[in-house]
Amino acid sequence: MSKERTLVLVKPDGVRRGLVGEVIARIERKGYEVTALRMLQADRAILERHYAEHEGKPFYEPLLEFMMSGPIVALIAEGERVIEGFRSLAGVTDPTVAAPGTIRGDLARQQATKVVQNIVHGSDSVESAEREISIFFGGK
Ligand code: DAT
Ligand code: MG
Repeated sequence: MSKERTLVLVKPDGVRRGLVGEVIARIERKGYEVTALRMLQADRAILERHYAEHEGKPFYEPLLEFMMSGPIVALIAEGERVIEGFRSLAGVTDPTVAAPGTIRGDLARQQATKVVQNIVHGSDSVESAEREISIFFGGK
Protein backbone atom coordinates (compact mmCIF):
# COMPACT_ATOMS: atom_id res chain seq x y z
CA MET A 1 0.00 0.00 0.00
CA SER A 2 1.70 3.18 -1.14
CA LYS A 3 1.52 6.59 0.42
CA GLU A 4 -1.19 8.97 -0.75
CA ARG A 5 -1.70 12.71 -0.45
CA THR A 6 -4.97 14.54 0.02
CA LEU A 7 -6.00 18.19 -0.05
CA VAL A 8 -7.84 19.35 3.06
CA LEU A 9 -9.49 22.76 3.37
CA VAL A 10 -10.71 24.27 6.62
CA LYS A 11 -13.58 26.33 5.23
CA PRO A 12 -14.49 29.89 6.37
CA ASP A 13 -16.97 28.56 8.97
CA GLY A 14 -14.22 26.44 10.54
CA VAL A 15 -11.73 29.31 10.59
CA ARG A 16 -14.32 31.79 11.98
CA ARG A 17 -15.17 29.39 14.78
CA GLY A 18 -11.56 28.79 15.73
CA LEU A 19 -11.54 25.13 14.67
CA VAL A 20 -8.32 25.06 12.65
CA GLY A 21 -6.38 23.48 15.50
CA GLU A 22 -9.15 20.97 16.18
CA VAL A 23 -9.16 19.80 12.56
CA ILE A 24 -5.37 19.53 12.38
CA ALA A 25 -5.27 17.72 15.73
CA ARG A 26 -7.73 15.09 14.49
CA ILE A 27 -5.66 14.53 11.32
CA GLU A 28 -2.47 14.17 13.37
CA ARG A 29 -4.01 12.00 16.09
CA LYS A 30 -5.21 9.61 13.39
CA GLY A 31 -1.55 9.30 12.41
CA TYR A 32 -1.42 11.25 9.16
CA GLU A 33 1.34 13.72 8.49
CA VAL A 34 0.66 17.35 7.60
CA THR A 35 3.29 18.19 4.99
CA ALA A 36 2.17 21.62 3.75
CA LEU A 37 -0.06 24.32 5.18
CA ARG A 38 -1.22 27.79 4.16
CA MET A 39 -3.92 30.28 5.09
CA LEU A 40 -5.41 32.29 2.26
CA GLN A 41 -8.35 34.36 1.17
CA ALA A 42 -9.63 32.39 -1.83
CA ASP A 43 -10.68 34.36 -4.90
CA ARG A 44 -13.32 33.37 -7.41
CA ALA A 45 -10.80 32.05 -9.95
CA ILE A 46 -9.23 29.52 -7.58
CA LEU A 47 -12.67 28.36 -6.37
CA GLU A 48 -14.01 27.97 -9.91
CA ARG A 49 -11.13 25.59 -10.58
CA HIS A 50 -11.52 23.76 -7.28
CA TYR A 51 -15.30 23.30 -7.58
CA ALA A 52 -15.51 22.88 -11.39
CA GLU A 53 -17.46 19.61 -10.97
CA HIS A 54 -20.32 21.51 -9.27
CA GLU A 55 -20.76 24.26 -11.88
CA GLY A 56 -24.43 24.67 -12.81
CA LYS A 57 -25.79 23.08 -9.62
CA PRO A 58 -28.23 25.17 -7.54
CA PHE A 59 -25.78 25.48 -4.65
CA TYR A 60 -22.79 26.44 -6.85
CA GLU A 61 -23.03 30.25 -6.52
CA PRO A 62 -23.82 30.12 -2.77
CA LEU A 63 -20.89 27.70 -2.38
CA LEU A 64 -18.46 30.11 -4.05
CA GLU A 65 -19.84 33.08 -2.05
CA PHE A 66 -19.48 31.12 1.18
CA MET A 67 -15.94 30.00 0.35
CA MET A 68 -14.99 33.65 -0.32
CA SER A 69 -16.61 34.89 2.91
CA GLY A 70 -13.41 34.68 4.95
CA PRO A 71 -9.98 33.09 5.11
CA ILE A 72 -9.51 29.37 4.62
CA VAL A 73 -6.69 27.02 5.54
CA ALA A 74 -5.36 24.62 2.91
CA LEU A 75 -3.18 21.70 3.88
CA ILE A 76 -1.73 18.52 2.44
CA ALA A 77 -2.06 15.38 4.57
CA GLU A 78 -0.09 12.26 3.75
CA GLY A 79 -0.28 8.58 4.63
CA GLU A 80 -1.47 5.21 3.39
CA ARG A 81 -5.15 5.52 2.26
CA VAL A 82 -5.32 9.10 3.57
CA ILE A 83 -7.88 10.13 0.93
CA GLU A 84 -10.44 7.63 2.20
CA GLY A 85 -9.23 8.09 5.78
CA PHE A 86 -9.76 11.83 5.86
CA ARG A 87 -13.22 11.51 4.25
CA SER A 88 -14.01 9.11 7.08
CA LEU A 89 -12.70 11.57 9.71
CA ALA A 90 -14.78 14.35 8.08
CA GLY A 91 -18.07 12.46 7.95
CA VAL A 92 -20.74 12.70 5.25
CA THR A 93 -21.56 15.97 3.48
CA ASP A 94 -24.78 16.72 5.42
CA PRO A 95 -23.71 17.67 8.95
CA THR A 96 -27.16 16.96 10.37
CA VAL A 97 -26.66 13.24 9.80
CA ALA A 98 -22.86 13.00 9.83
CA ALA A 99 -21.92 10.46 12.49
CA PRO A 100 -20.98 11.68 15.95
CA GLY A 101 -17.21 11.30 16.27
CA THR A 102 -16.62 12.87 12.87
CA ILE A 103 -15.59 16.49 12.28
CA ARG A 104 -18.88 17.38 10.61
CA GLY A 105 -20.95 15.26 12.98
CA ASP A 106 -19.38 16.75 16.09
CA LEU A 107 -18.83 20.35 15.02
CA ALA A 108 -21.39 21.36 12.38
CA ARG A 109 -25.14 21.45 11.86
CA GLN A 110 -27.68 22.72 9.33
CA GLN A 111 -27.84 26.50 9.09
CA ALA A 112 -30.39 28.74 7.36
CA THR A 113 -28.15 29.08 4.29
CA LYS A 114 -28.46 27.98 0.65
CA VAL A 115 -25.22 26.04 0.84
CA VAL A 116 -24.36 23.42 3.42
CA GLN A 117 -21.60 24.67 5.73
CA ASN A 118 -19.60 21.73 6.98
CA ILE A 119 -16.18 22.91 8.22
CA VAL A 120 -13.91 20.91 5.91
CA HIS A 121 -13.21 19.78 2.37
CA GLY A 122 -11.32 16.58 1.56
CA SER A 123 -10.37 15.24 -1.88
CA ASP A 124 -12.41 12.24 -3.04
CA SER A 125 -9.94 10.35 -5.29
CA VAL A 126 -6.26 10.19 -6.22
CA GLU A 127 -7.01 12.16 -9.39
CA SER A 128 -8.90 14.95 -7.60
CA ALA A 129 -6.29 15.06 -4.82
CA GLU A 130 -3.47 15.69 -7.29
CA ARG A 131 -5.59 18.20 -9.22
CA GLU A 132 -6.63 20.09 -6.05
CA ILE A 133 -3.11 20.05 -4.56
CA SER A 134 -1.81 21.68 -7.74
CA ILE A 135 -4.52 24.37 -7.45
CA PHE A 136 -3.61 25.31 -3.87
CA PHE A 137 0.10 24.42 -3.78
CA GLY A 138 1.13 24.52 -7.43
CA GLY A 139 4.07 26.87 -7.30
CA LYS A 140 3.93 30.68 -7.64
P1 DAT B 1 -18.20 16.94 -0.08
O1 DAT B 1 -17.67 18.26 0.46
O2 DAT B 1 -18.69 16.06 1.02
O3 DAT B 1 -17.23 16.25 -1.01
P2 DAT B 1 -19.66 17.75 -2.46
O4 DAT B 1 -18.35 17.73 -3.18
O5 DAT B 1 -20.78 16.97 -3.06
O6 DAT B 1 -19.50 17.29 -0.94
O7 DAT B 1 -20.19 19.28 -2.35
C1 DAT B 1 -19.29 20.33 -2.07
C2 DAT B 1 -19.91 21.18 -0.98
O8 DAT B 1 -21.10 21.80 -1.45
C3 DAT B 1 -20.35 20.39 0.25
O9 DAT B 1 -19.30 20.22 1.17
C4 DAT B 1 -21.46 21.22 0.80
C5 DAT B 1 -22.10 21.82 -0.43
N1 DAT B 1 -23.25 21.02 -0.91
C6 DAT B 1 -23.20 19.81 -1.50
N2 DAT B 1 -24.43 19.38 -1.84
C7 DAT B 1 -25.29 20.36 -1.46
C8 DAT B 1 -26.71 20.53 -1.53
N3 DAT B 1 -27.50 19.59 -2.08
N4 DAT B 1 -27.25 21.65 -1.02
C9 DAT B 1 -26.48 22.61 -0.47
N5 DAT B 1 -25.14 22.53 -0.38
C10 DAT B 1 -24.54 21.42 -0.86
MG1 MG C 1 -16.50 16.91 -2.89
